[in-house]
Amino acid sequence: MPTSGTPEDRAAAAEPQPPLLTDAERDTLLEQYGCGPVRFSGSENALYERHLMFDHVVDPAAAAPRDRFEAVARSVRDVLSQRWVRTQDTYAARDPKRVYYLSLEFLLGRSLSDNIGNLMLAPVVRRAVAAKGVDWTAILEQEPDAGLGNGGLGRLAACFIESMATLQLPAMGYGLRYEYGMFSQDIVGGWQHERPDNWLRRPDPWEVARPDEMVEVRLGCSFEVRGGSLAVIPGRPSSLYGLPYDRPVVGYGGRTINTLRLWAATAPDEFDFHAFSSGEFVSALAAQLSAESLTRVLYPDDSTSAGQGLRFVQEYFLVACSIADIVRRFRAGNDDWHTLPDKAAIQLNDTHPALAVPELLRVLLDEARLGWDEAWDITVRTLAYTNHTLLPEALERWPRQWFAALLPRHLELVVEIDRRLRDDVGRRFPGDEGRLSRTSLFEPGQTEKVRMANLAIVGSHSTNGVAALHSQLLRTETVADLAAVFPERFGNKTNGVTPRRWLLGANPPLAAVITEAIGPGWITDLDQLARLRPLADDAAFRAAILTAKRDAKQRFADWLRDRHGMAVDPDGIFDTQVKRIHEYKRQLLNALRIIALYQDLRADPGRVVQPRTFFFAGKAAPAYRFAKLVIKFLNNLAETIDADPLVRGRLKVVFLPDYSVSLAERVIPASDVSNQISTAGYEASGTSNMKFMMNGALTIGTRDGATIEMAEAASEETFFLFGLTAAQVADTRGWYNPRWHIEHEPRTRAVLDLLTSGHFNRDEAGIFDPLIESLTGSDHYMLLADLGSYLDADARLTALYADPDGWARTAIANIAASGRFSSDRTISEYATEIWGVTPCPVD
Ligand code: 26W
Repeated sequence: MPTSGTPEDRAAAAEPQPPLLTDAERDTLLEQYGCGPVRFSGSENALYERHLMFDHVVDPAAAAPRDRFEAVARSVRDVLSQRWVRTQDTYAARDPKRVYYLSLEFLLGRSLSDNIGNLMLAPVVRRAVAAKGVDWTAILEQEPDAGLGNGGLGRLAACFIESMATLQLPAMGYGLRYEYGMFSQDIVGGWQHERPDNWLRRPDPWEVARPDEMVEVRLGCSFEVRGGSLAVIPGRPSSLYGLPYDRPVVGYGGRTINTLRLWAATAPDEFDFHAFSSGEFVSALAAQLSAESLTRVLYPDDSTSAGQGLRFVQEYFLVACSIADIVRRFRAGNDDWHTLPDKAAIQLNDTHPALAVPELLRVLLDEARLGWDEAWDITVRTLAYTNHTLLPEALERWPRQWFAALLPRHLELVVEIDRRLRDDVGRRFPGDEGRLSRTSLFEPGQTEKVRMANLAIVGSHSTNGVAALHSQLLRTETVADLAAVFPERFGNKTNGVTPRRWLLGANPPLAAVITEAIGPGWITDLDQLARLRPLADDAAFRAAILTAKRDAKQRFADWLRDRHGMAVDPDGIFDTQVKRIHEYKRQLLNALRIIALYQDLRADPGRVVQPRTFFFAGKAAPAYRFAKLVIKFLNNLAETIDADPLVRGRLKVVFLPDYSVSLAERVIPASDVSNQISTAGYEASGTSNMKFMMNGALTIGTRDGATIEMAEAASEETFFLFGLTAAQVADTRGWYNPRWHIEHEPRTRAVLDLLTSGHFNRDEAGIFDPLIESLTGSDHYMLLADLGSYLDADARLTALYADPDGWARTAIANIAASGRFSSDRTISEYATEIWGVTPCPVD
């Protein structure tokens, strides 16, 4: 077993034999760029030094880390660019059916080490780095995260496009090029402060602007951005332009390189300046500025539809640019519009791009001049929709007046779609007025709204949820009336994550142990992890797994010390909850558990226990006051425990600021315990749960989302499940009273008493009253109902940790069963069951 050597040695051992791009092919590629074959030494730096010299005009010896990063990234891009062009040429020549993934969010994180890994250039880079004696980590750290998403939905989109490229599917992602991504989070006095994320301050080496493929977007009104909100000037139609920026999406093995196309908004720059008086010159440029503000910033709201006009325009802008681009590409090789559904599958990532329904219909009616029935049939057969949340406050509903002002033609079409839908529903469910109003695309009220989920379901051939329970609740509860009208449209596609980034890239020690045991086939066929199952009985393998985890924890502890000056004990349990801060995700329930454990230890100062560190990370939406108070509470909890000599060395809480993809890549491999503790029925799927599982963490959690399927795959004995089921949550809603738990459960009462005593806010009287009021009032997310069984599950978990052999067996059973949660499996299902696309290999 590979339990010795540095992590780098073991990473080298994990280096798989190229299943796709052979050594010879790679050498040829490199040779074309003056790097020569992999085996010779020295001139693999040629590209890099050329970039330093010619792009940055610096002496390579004097280059700053950022210059070095850009030079390395540009060298990598040089190596992939021919292949990228070849991929696109292959698609153009063969004209296969393509997938278009439309998403307002792509939470990409960093690209350099992922691209190097997928191009299998790691040995070359390692050699060059060693020869030059450069600080490789420092170079990697220069790359800002591309944080163009909020959380799970955006990260899923990033995993999906990587899997599509790895599976050699002719696919393309479409999104927005936000100048500012997800805000950066500072913690000041325990409170979250937001800072703008100016990730494009320095030129991004991955993007390629394509000014020749600019698209015009027409709006029914003009608008001005004033003080962050949108002032509409009705009745004066206007145009803005979408400028595409392409980013390479490298499939594992480097054979297929797909494109992620992000649109930036600009005003036309061919102003008719001659016709302008000098007075209008300035206002013409101001108009340009206001157009450009459309793609300035990502909305940092997760799970609430804020109802901002600018967001509505962003959504239409993405849809209009992308549909125009798709149609243009289709028309280049096809003159029969009826074949569009044979050439394009468009997947809508939640309802955010649901305006694609009336937009595609409009193109087919007004530009292709088809009749309604044909145009509608083509639209429905081309589009498919994925739902990512059942939270009522997250379901998008846009005011009808906004359609009227901005998109009058689209409103006409939505009205007609609705009229036909009513006819249909009326015929099939005669006299069922309730169903008619519930299925309608319009929601009556003081401001009449368009229900975007209904529009997406009616205007597409497929609606899916993201885990079995979620898809079932969607079909039988949330949109039950529409599901009865279109039962054949509803399905499930359980989420997955890419094992390249989340295991091979993020956890070299563990990847090496796995490859040593079963070879590298798992990297592109994660089901092969099942072959680890019998090795649970192999003592040497168990030891190797424990050593890999210990290595990952040490790496993380070292980073924490260097980066944040914090000391944590890698011999203790690392127990983690990292995700957006939201009431339904119940970080506060985790805090209540910690308070109970804290009280146990205080009551017994001599007790020897496994030291335990609890990690939290996550951002709260800037306007979500309760969630921000939870962050403050977690920080006060950490501080109080740190200051308490009675528990020192036994218990620690750490709130890691500024959660990001890069932080997830560090903390997940280092975790022993994964907390997935949402109120059952509320977490559509979860995806970090899968990343933890494949990295050998054990899950303590509720029967919610994909966690249910993970436990099924590994067997429930290897999971620490607790709490009410989704059905029990629904059934008890009517009469649930948290006070019952306070009165009848001593541990629950003790936790509430300590909280109420002000122990965690000695100098900040009353600040946590809203938390206490929520818990003792309605406790909508039923924290107190689950606290007792959470603590019971926790006791089982710590008992197992005391038995390293038993723990290792359970961790191995988890890793071995995680194969199903590769996004390759998810994407294969989408490809065959929804899209009807097949691989189009590049030769
Ligand atoms: C319009 C405001 C808004 C923004 C984002 C509303 C809703 C969202 C998303 C739907 C929230 C989200 O990220 N949902 C998550 O999607 C993941 C991928 O499918 C799931 O794993 C998570 O359970 C789900 O919360």
